[in-house]
Amino acid sequence: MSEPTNVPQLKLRPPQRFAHALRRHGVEYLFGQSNPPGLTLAAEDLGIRQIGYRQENSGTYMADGYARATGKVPVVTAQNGPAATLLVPGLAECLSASVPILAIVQDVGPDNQDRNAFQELDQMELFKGVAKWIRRVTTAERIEDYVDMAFTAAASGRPGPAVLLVSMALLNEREEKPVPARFACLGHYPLDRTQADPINIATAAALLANARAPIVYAGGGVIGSGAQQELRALQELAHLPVATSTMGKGSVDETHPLSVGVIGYFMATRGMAKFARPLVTEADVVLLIGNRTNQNGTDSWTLLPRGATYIHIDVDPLEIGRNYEAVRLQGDAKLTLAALNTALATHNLDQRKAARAGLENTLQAARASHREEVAAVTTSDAAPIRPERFMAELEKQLADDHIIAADASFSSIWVTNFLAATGTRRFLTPRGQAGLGWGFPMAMGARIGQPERPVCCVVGDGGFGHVWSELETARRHGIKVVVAVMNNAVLGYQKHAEDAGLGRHTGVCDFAPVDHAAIAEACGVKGIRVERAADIAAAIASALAAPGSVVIDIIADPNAVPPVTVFTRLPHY
Ligand SMILES: Cc1ncc(C[n+]2csc(CCOP(=O)(O)OP(=O)(O)O)c2C)c(N)n1
Ligand SMILES: [Mg+2]
Repeated sequence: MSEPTNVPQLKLRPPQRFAHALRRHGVEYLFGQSNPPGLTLAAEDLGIRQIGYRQENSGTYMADGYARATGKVPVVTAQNGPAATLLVPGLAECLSASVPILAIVQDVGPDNQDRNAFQELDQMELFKGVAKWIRRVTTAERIEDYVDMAFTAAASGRPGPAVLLVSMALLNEREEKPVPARFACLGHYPLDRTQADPINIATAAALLANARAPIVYAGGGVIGSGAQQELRALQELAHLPVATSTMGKGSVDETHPLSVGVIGYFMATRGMAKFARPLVTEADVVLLIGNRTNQNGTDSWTLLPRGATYIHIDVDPLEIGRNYEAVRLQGDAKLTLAALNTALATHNLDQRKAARAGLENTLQAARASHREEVAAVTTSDAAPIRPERFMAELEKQLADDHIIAADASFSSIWVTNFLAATGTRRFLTPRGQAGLGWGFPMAMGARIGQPERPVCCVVGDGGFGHVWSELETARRHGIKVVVAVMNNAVLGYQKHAEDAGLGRHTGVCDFAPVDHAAIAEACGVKGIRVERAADIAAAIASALAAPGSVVIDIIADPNAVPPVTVFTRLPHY
């Protein structure tokens, strides 16, 4: 409960009332573009700051990054009609990636509904496939009810998007009405932690204690739940090797002797966990935590062993058993892992303890083999530049508390495989839907939420093309982010996947040259063009030290592909 901000019997007009409710839930920012103006002005009057996106897509991606970096429920606002349609991709990502977000969208009021009002659209239908909860608020007396419901919907259970449609007529009402006192603060997640059934926890503990070759596969749900400490305690206590998905990267420290790294569809030559593969494929007990067992995370459901016994912790009961029958631990990861640790501590763990040295040796050897395998690309002086060389230089200069965002496509894979999750580093990747354009705005949102932490992002030139315009937003609001653009002048993933699958590609995969440093400079943001590997380190150092955002335009090898299984078919792999 927060301090009451609604003074009993305060009399307010609807926009003010709305703004008071938002402040009560801890809202600090609206990611918006002025609409609905009455509501936005009322929010600004209460000290809620507006971050003015150039385009609605980006506004949702910024909000997404803010949510992931802070554990708070972000609010994005938009006009009805075309503006509302542009919220759809960002909400889709949040739905799949289990990120809470509240979209407050202006709506044609009941008086003008269904008569071709300006920018009228069936917004209830529009958001159906991308939101957990969609409602319309049309009367002043129900504003607190609906705002509270919206935050509850976004932040509880499996977090996700809530959409609140606000009638224009309501926001235009002049009458001041008494506002009931409310105290609930629901703008953070996870709301309502629940713990799995103790009987199933006991079963899981016995399975893990007695397993021949157990492994943990942690997903983004570990981070969403804030269960990193409990997972790290489990790793130590039961001497368990822990692998993560892309979204789960950082749930354990990758320099820990029992950490396997990130697994999935990129374990081909040069993949970070390639040499640790047998620990996954030969496991007899697999503990999945907050893991959707999706296509990329399982290499099209071929990576995880079919004969193993599965234990699955997830807040969403439908994820348990979706692809692998499992002992069901339905509940919040943090509480459930804590209970599992308590249960495991009552078991004789000698067998696990005895296995530890062997596991550590295996993983140490796997890491050494990986380092040897990638040395040619991580130290390459070639021009155009190998992305792995850039990543190796970036790794040397990252702080222990860096937040690193990546765009979809190759960027997510470069970041996942060539940067280490250590210290309190956070990795933000749009793996819900893997849409292009998220990297830079997600990084901006993360920085807004964590202004003391350094934030950088790695993006492809195709993806960055979706969101260049937000460079002006970053400058205007003083949001400092280092943007590394892998300027390979191709829609890399698209082109190489077509070549690998079909032996040829369509005519739009190659771009004309683009000067991203010049684009940055035109927006008042520092731009650095890097054509030679020898210049990478200085460019990164100067970008990190600069007071504002910086774009590093890396002229990158168009034939360099990351370690995705399917790319090994390419002649130039
Ligand atoms: C919004 C969206 N549109 C299209 C795609 C399909 N797609 C996946 S990867 C890719 C190419 C991306 O190129 P770029 O951003 O330059 O990254 P690169 O792979 O070259 O590093 C495309 C078009 C997508 N994932 N998301
Ligand atoms: Mg590209």
